[in-house]
Amino acid sequence: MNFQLKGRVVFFATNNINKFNEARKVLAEYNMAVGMLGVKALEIQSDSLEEIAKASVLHAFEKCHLPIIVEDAGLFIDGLNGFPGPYSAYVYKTIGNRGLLKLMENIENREAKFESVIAYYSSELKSPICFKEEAIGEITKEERRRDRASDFGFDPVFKPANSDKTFAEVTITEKNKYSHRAKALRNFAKWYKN
Ligand code: ITT
Repeated sequence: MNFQLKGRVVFFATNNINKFNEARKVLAEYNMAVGMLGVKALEIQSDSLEEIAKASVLHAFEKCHLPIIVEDAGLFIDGLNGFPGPYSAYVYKTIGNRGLLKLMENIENREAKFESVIAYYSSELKSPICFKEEAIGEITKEERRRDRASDFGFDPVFKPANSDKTFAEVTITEKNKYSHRAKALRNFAKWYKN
């Protein structure tokens, strides 16, 4: 990579435009530009978000040989023993928010957290480096959103602690103040710029 661009440009291998839009805004705070790479990153079966993210980033790097990040994220619900966790994408696609609320109908403990692992890899590194963060909150009793157009995953049923609004009721800028993804990306950006 061109020396002048080092530490300022990175590529994000994801097929999720919502994740990319959030990342673009966070990295702009650090004067960093990010390009979206729609390469299908391999997702291995594992209970560990780190293991999944590390395998994905190496797989994506093999396809493009660029400085690259991937993210593996999941929603962990206490009352469901951490489910759906690493299976969040599958659960969202199959039962969605309505199915999740149904599963939780008789569950009192609604505490939950989102976790995000950002894995970075480029040719200078021996192995991928990970940045992990979480956002603690609870699962609401019903879906709450500003508008359907900007809906992202479990956002309409997740209310972070110390807020009375779900992630789907606030703007990206507001969500980025305390989301799992934004915090992990800030840790990555501080490290990358140095
Ligand atoms: P990639 O192409 O980046 O893998 P993905 O959508 O498959 O995109 P993940 O496996 O990391 O992403 O995420 C699992 C699912 O968890 C995701 O599809 C959403 O349904 C949900 N999710 C993750 N982060 C979320 C967030 O900030 N808000 C709402 N839902 C989220």
